[in-house]
Formats: sequence, structure tokens, C-alpha cells
Amino acid sequence: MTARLDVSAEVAEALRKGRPVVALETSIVGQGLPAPHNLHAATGCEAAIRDEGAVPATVAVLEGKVCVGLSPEQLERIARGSIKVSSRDLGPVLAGGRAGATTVAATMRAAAMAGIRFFATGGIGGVHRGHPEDQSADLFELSQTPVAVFCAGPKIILDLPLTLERLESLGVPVLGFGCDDVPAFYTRHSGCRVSARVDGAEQASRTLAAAWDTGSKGVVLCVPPPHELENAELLVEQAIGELTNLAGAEVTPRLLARVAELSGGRSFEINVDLVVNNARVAAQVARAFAEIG
Ligand code: PSU
Ligand code: MN
Repeated sequence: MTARLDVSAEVAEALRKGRPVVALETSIVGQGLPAPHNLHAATGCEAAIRDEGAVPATVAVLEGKVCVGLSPEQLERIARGSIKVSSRDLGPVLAGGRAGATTVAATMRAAAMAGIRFFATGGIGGVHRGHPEDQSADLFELSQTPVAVFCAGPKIILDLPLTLERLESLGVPVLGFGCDDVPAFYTRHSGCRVSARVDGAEQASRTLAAAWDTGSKGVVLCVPPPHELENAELLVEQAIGELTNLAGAEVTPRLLARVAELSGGRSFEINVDLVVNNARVAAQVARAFAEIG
């Protein structure tokens, strides 16, 4: 294990014993959700994973280390103020000793470094609407790193058909957990089809094992969100229409924040619910996977 990696004692022991472990990202804590939703989401995910008999491994960059498994104090440090760390930012933020909140891409890297195969988040990044040149590093990381990402689909602010085309080109399976339609974060239906459907944790775990045995890397596990945001598409179109001069890493957090304002805060509640639900399903599948050995 590299000196850059700091795996908590609890996570290290679980990995040694072959117990199920589920990684969690912190960009949702540092940038995606405001207080108090951010810590509610993080602690809610950890509790849901423990409820299912698995061990949570929340990821962040702190004091020059990629930390896998955070103490409550470390989590609060990220919530108080941290910069968004995608895969390309890992080196500079580690070397600079800054506090970093990891995106899906950077969290997948960390999970793979630690030997973790399961990871839950809210929604993955993808290709932005009207800006096909703006593609999240999440997509590239999925093509490279053998981790299953449990999410409520790509974030609704994105161009879903283009994001799914990209995932197809990159050879990334997009599995529907009990659904045929790709969910779009705040809604259960996007009108786009998953590449294959799986029903239940056992079938999901067998499908993942078969995909990894034959060289697949990242896999997207789409879990329909427990609640839907009313008029989600209209609110997203309004937010995108208003925020036309955004660029780079701030696009995703700023659009999500504007949708939250437009929905009177409802989208934040839905976001917390869905990420906790994804964590629970990820833990169930991780457990089934550990049982098939
Ligand atoms: N899911 C949420 N809120 C978020 C994100 C996901 O509910 O803020 C973050 C994830 O960490 C994802 C990132 O990887 O947004 C994508 O950002 P970008 O498009 O800049 O790669
Ligand atoms: Mn981008």
C-alpha cells in the first residue's frame, strides 16, 4: 500500500477479512450540498451501509494523504471547507497539503488503491447540455477503474443521451437495478434504456463478478430514486438558461444549487434521500458479492 494512502483501522480490518466495504465520495459534502444537508447525507449513508452489515469507507484528501474511512472530525473538516478534487487534482492537492473533497472520479481511484470494489454516490458526472466538449472525468475513470458505482443515474443537468453514448463507447455497462429506464437523478425515468437490467442484490453481484472476470472496469449501477422532484426538467432548463457563463469544475455545483433555490430546497431533500438509498443498495450488493466469494 502506498504511503499516499491512509486506510482507517476499521476499513483495513474489513478488507483483510473479506467483509463487504462501500466507498463514499465527499464532493457531495464539500460542494454538492449545503449544511446541514451535507453531513446528514454523509452520516445517513454511513448508517445505511452499517445497517446492511457492511463497512463505510468515506474518501477525502487530508494532510497530504488519500484517506479511506474518515473519523467524524475528518468529515466535519471537509464540510467546513474543502476544494473539489477530481482525478487530475489528486497530485496537486496531495502535494499542497490541502483539504480535498473527492468527486466520483477521484473516489474511484482511491477505492481501487485501497482494494474496494463498491462505491455509492448521488449521480455521476457526464456530458453537459449544449457543451459536448465538457465531459466529466467520471466517464473516463469508469472506463479505467474496476469499481461499481451505485447512483441514481447521471445528474439531470446533463445531456443524458450523449452521456450514455459516451459510456457505451467506453465499454462501461449501465445496469438498471430493478429498472429498464436510466433514472435521471431527480426522476425515475429519462426515456433512455439501461444496457442490462438486474433484479435484486444476488443477480447484481453475479453480473458484476462476470463483468470483472471478463475485463470490464467501471460499472454504473442505476438505482431509481425513492422520491421524484416535481417539474424537475423545467427547473433544470431554467437554471441552465440563467447560468450561461459557467465553466470548469463549478458548473455542476452551481447548477445543482440553482435548481435547489428554484425548488425551494426540495431538490436537496431528494438528493439526500437518493444518495442514502444508493448506499443501502450498494451495501446489499457488496454483501451478496462477498458471499459468492
Ligand atoms: N452527486 C451529487 N452531488 C454532487 C456530485 C455528485 O449528488 O455534487 C459531484 C460528484 O462528485 C461528481 C461531480 O463526480 O459532482 C461531477 O463533477 P464534474 O461534472 O465537474 O466532473
Ligand atoms: Mn466539466
